[in-house]
Amino acid sequence: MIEYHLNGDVSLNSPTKMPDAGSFLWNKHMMIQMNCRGYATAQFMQPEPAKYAHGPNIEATTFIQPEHPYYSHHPGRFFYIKDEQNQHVFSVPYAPVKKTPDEFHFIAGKSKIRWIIAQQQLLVELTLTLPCDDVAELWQINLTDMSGKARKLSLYSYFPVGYKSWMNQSAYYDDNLNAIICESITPYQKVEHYFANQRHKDSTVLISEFAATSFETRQAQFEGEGGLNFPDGVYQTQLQRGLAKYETPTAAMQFAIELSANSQYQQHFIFAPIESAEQAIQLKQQYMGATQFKRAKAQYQDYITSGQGCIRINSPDADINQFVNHWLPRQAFYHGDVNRLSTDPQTRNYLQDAMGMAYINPQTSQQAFITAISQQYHSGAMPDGILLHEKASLKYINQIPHSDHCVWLIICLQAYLNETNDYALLSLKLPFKDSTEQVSVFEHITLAIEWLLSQRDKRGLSFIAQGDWCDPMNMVGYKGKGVSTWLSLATAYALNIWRVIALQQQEHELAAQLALVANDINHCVNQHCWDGAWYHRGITDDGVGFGVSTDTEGRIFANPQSFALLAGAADAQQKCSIYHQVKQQLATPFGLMMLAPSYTKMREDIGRVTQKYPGTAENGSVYNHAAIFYAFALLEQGDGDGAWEVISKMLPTMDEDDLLTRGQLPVFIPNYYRGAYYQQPDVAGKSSQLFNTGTVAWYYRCIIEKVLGLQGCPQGLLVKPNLPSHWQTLNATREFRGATFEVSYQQLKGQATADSHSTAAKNVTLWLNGEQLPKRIIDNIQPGAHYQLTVIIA
Ligand code: CEZ
Repeated sequence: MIEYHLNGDVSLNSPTKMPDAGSFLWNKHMMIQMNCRGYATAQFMQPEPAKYAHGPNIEATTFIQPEHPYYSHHPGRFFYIKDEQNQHVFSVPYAPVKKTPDEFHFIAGKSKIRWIIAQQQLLVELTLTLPCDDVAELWQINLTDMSGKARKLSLYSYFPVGYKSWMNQSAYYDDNLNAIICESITPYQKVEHYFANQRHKDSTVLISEFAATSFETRQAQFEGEGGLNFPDGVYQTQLQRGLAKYETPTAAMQFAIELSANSQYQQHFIFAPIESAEQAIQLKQQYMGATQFKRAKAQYQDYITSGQGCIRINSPDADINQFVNHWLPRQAFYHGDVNRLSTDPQTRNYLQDAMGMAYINPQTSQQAFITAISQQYHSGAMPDGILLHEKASLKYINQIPHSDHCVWLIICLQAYLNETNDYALLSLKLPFKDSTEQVSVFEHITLAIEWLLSQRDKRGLSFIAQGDWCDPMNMVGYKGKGVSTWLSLATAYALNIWRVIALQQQEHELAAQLALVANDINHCVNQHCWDGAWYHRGITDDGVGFGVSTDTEGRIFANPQSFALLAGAADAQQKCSIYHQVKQQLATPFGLMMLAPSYTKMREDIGRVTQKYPGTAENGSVYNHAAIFYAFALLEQGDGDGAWEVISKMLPTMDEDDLLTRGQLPVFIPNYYRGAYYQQPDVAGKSSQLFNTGTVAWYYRCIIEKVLGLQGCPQGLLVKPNLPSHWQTLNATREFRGATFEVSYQQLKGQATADSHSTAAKNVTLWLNGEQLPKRIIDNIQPGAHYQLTVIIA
């Protein structure tokens, strides 16, 4: 059903088996998610995310949601093809006509999305790519006759633009441009919005390479009584040349084609939002035609390649090689380079995305830390949301007070410093959001720590406010008393991280204090938050511990367990108990659930997380972001097999059942797969199809630093692998601080058994350029040098 190509492309050979499966492309100004059937969700920045093709009804403006539903009038990019000799009609890629093709390949490439479809003795090849610097979709369609006879065809573009505006919308065909231009005015009521909307790209244009034989710009007339499966427009001899005058517009153009036997027809289209017709002319000049399309495609490929990251692996796991070498860095690059296309990314997301970018483009990563730190309050608090544009405002979740942002600053900065050794950054002086006073990054962090420590109750546990990492856990502490076990542990973890960095900076006194306080927090957590066999999740405003054995729903949460391991709070016995309980209660064939059992009714002392549909998102799905924390924590414990168990389930495998259940191609990690495994086994495993997730930065970090164990440190490269035991030999190429390491691993016997959660130091011997090394650190690394590193694990 799916196939990997050598260049990393992944193809799917059915439009029906995994109907929501798709892929996405982006540039700095836009993003488009295309599913295999032709439905599309696209947005661009002006500066806030906006759409240029809408649904048929007024749409709410919201952030990208999981399990996005598709329906027949959903925005999409389609072509109808009619054989004029027998009046047979089909559409590509698949919808709206949905006739079973003879052959179907949806091919997700890193810099293009393609379909190859055989139907009615025609071979249709559709390609979508993006320009690097403009908001526009570049389409190419090739039709090749396979009947061996001359053909008379009609090709119809059908790019619906939907309900653009209740104030003003219309559409016409422009003869000079060969384009349908759908105009509108963004609806508003406040006078200030009139001025704010001035430079909006309110029109949507579909430009064709060749003049259309005819056109229709009215959606209703195009469809007629036949509907989208049998549109009247397509079954008439010619489209009606109708002008939309406030009716819902559409971009349907007809092209009469005469194909001689076995010959090929090619045409290009540009679909884009524009401010004025002049912009359409410019787009046409720049991108229309085969040569221009090819050039833009090559430039876009270069852009995507610039994000290829710092590691290539050749392991015994072909699927993992594909993902780690091609798709994982791509997804991390998307997060780190365009910030999920938002102007006010959540602070923790922004910082974790910057962490992932440390392995791809350290300069961008550094700049993100600088931007974030410059928006810290003088009190030490980090804001909810980092503003990336002077016109940006805090929206949605960023209007809700969350208590955890400071810990991410420290956790993510550590990864950046590991990778780059850019300790000079710590001396850089930066201002605050609410003060022009400039202090060093190191002092900014000290303030962040002081702030975190000030936000604790008498017991020494961290207040949760209206949420911590878990956004919708909004009612545990809204009265000002509730605390978060997870945040208390994450604080101890962050303090331990900063203790090491403080030592490095010769701040011995601070380091000693941090050690004391971290210990103290761990002690408090053990005293108040250990439920007997695992850590609970927090204590509500009313003093009720939750995530405890007596809870019938939300009995255990993954995050406190992961961070107890990371913070060093759990002793050997507690660790054993955690491993056992997590496995018993949270593990599923599709990955690790974030909590279990899922809530089925509102708990007013916990919040809206309990109102989410059981098994979705934070209410007990396999929330990959939470799962990767657990994997990271296991890797820190030296448990390569345990971690691999979690990590390897984040991707759909080649197994057909697994693919069908997940319904997603292995070209990105979704934010979740449905959980509630024991409550709702029939839908468990289904992908959210949402590719915005903090998981990928951590996944990349896990692979580089922990699984392969090629982690940067002040002296150089620390080699400390935690390979899964079934990887007996493996090669990797690691770019590190300007040098290249060709690493070959040999694992002589399987490491400790999967259940042992071994912390025993493995016996690792290193050979660099043929010479055995006395220690696990490679120092004196020369930029530009090539090293051969052999790692023997006994
Ligand atoms: O968003 C993510 C956040 O971007 O949820 C994570 C959080 O750590 C990330 O920063 C866990 O809560 O508000 C909601 O209910 C949404 O469900 C968001 O919490 C969630 C969505 O997955 C993003 O689309």
